[in-house]
Amino acid sequence: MYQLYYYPGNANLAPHMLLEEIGADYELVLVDRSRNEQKSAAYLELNPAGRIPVLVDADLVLYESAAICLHLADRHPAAGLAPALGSDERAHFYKWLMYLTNTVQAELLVYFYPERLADEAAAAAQVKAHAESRIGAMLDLIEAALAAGSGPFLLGAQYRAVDAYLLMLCRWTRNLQHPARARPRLGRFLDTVMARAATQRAFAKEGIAAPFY
Ligand SMILES: N[C@@H](CCC(=O)N[C@@H](CS)C(=O)NCC(=O)O)C(=O)O
Repeated sequence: MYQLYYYPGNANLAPHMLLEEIGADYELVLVDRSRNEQKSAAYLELNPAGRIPVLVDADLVLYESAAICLHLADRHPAAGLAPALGSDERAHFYKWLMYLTNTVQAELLVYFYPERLADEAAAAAQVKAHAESRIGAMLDLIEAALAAGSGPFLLGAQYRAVDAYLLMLCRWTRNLQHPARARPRLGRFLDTVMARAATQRAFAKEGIAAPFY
């Protein structure tokens, strides 16, 4: 049985959606961010970075949400969450997961926490504005990729781990001036992923209410 340490809507959401897709046996363990529990001594033993999520898989304790997604895809190959090893599609799968985690997600963290990068309020506001415009360009790039592909998912017809990751990050843009859903293909993509029963179960179990993205 897996344990997923989570806080509603945080970076645990993509791994959680995959656990539901797989039909895995798991339990959710709340890390109460409102009480800064992700910095508690007990949690830091699981994840010294003090970030959510963590997946516990018997003796394995794993942090970094993209790594957790890859691990779940590897552990449950029958779920088809990653393309075949060595295939061109697998290469594109890696490309998208890396782009999402180290470019889009990293910029979203700048957008949400600009005060970590600037001392003065005016400077922080400027950092936030720049991050918002950079995120917009990244979403445009993804929109163009969806337009160029056969859809409805990032890699084509089959739902993959990267799609859960993309929905999670798009959800985080819902209060931006030009959110992901405002782009036609991304909007359709989000509706398609949200229509999946596994996605709906993950959202419900985290207690996430509409608007979802
Ligand atoms: N790269 C990490 C980032 C995780 C992350 O930043 N999680 C946020 C919530 S979405 C967090 O725990 N923030 C708490 C903090 O920074 O103290 C991952 O993808 O797992």
